[in-house]
Amino acid sequence: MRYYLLSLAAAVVLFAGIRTLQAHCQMPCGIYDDQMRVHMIEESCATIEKAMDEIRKNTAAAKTEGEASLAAMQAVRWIATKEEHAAQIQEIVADYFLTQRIKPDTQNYDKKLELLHGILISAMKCRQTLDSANVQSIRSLLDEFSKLYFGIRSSSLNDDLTKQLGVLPLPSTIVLNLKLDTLVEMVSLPPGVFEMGSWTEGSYEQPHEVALHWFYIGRYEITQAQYQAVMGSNPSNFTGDTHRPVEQVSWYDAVTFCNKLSEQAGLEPCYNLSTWECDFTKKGYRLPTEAEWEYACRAETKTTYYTGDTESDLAQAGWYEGNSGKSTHPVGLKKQNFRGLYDMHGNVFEWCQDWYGEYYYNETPKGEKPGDIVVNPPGPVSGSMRVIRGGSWEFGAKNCRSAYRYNANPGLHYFGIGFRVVRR
Ligand SMILES: [Ca+2]
Repeated sequence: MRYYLLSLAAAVVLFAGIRTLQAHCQMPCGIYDDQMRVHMIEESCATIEKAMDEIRKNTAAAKTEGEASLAAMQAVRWIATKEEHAAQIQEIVADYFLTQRIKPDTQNYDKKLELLHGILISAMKCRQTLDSANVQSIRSLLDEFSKLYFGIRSSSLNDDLTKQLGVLPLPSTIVLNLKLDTLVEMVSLPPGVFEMGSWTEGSYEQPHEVALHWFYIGRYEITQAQYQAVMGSNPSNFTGDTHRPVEQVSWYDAVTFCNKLSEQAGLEPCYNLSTWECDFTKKGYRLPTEAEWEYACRAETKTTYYTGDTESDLAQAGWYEGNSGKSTHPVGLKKQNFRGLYDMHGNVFEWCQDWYGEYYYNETPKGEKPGDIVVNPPGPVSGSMRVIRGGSWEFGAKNCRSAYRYNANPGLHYFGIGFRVVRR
C-alpha cells in the first residue's frame, strides 16, 4: 500500500512538474505587477500549508482497504497541488524578480539576492517535505524582501515619517481610455527616500535626501494622439506619427491638459486655471514635482543615467543629440527603467510643477527636527521660470542626466519641450 502510494505520488509530481513548465511563459503577463507577484507567493504559501495538512490527514492509518485507497488518491492530489504551488513560488522568484526586476546597481542588491535565494531554498524544501516551518520561512523572508523592495529604504527614517509616507496602494498600474482608444498608462511608484541631485555640476545640483509619498506617473511622455484626444488640437512641430510626444506646449497648456484629463477621468482637478496654483490635496492629474520627476527617473539607481554612467548607456535609454537625427521619436522605443518608465532621458524635455529655484536644493526646507528629511518638497513658493527635466532630442548627453536641471518660461512653446503626468 505504502509503495503504491509513493509511486503514484512520484508519477503525479513528475506530471505536475512538466505541466508547470509548459503552462507558464518566461515573460509573465503584466510584468510590472510586482505587488501581484508578492500576493501570489502569499497565496501559494497558504495553499501549500493546507496541502501539507491534508496529506498528513490522508496518509494517517485508514481502517479498511477502500478507505486507504480513497485516502491515497486524495493525498496524491494534495501532493500535486503542493508541488505546483512551490514550483510557482520558485518561478516567480527566479524568472520574475531575480531575472527581470532586481538590478545590480540598485540599493541593497546583495540583501535582496540573499532573501530571494532563501525563498528558493525554502520552496524546494516545501516540495520535499511536509514541514510547515518551511512555509513560515518563505513568509518571513518575503516580508523582509517586500520591506526592502517596496518600502522605505533609509535607516534614518523614523516611525512618524514611515506613517506619513503611507503604503503603496493596489493596483500598481491604472489605464485611462480616452476617446479614439487612446490610453494613458500610469505606473505606481512606492514611497521612499532617495538622494536627489549629483556632484557632477555646481551647487545647484547639491545632493540631499528627499522622502516621497507614493504616486502614479505616466509610463510615457504625453503623446500627440493623447493631446489631440483631450484638447482637440495638436500643436507639435514633428508630426507624421501621433505616438511621438506632444511638443510646443507651454506649461499653461500642460496643466490645462491635466485638468481636462482629470475631468474625463471623473477626478477633482488640481489646478486653478486663473491663479495657476496647484492643489496637491486633489486626486486629479498634475505635473510631477521636480523631486517626483527625479525619483521616477532614477528608479533606485545612483548612476548618471538609469542605464549607467556612459554616453553609450544613455544611447540605450533615450533620444538625444547623438542619436536622434534632429527630431523626436515615438515614445517607448528605448530601454525602460526599473519601474517601467520610458523616455525619461531625452526625446522631449518635460515640464515639472515647480518654479525653478537655482539654490532651492540648498534651501530646501528641512523637517521640524534637525536631521529630519524633507517630505514631498513642492519647489519654491514663487518664481519666473518653471523647471524642465530630462534633456531632449537636440541636447547633449550631459543635459540628459537624471540629475540635470533646466528651466523655461512657462509661456514658452518650444519643439523640444513636452510633459508627462502624475496623480495620487
Ligand atoms: Ca523625456
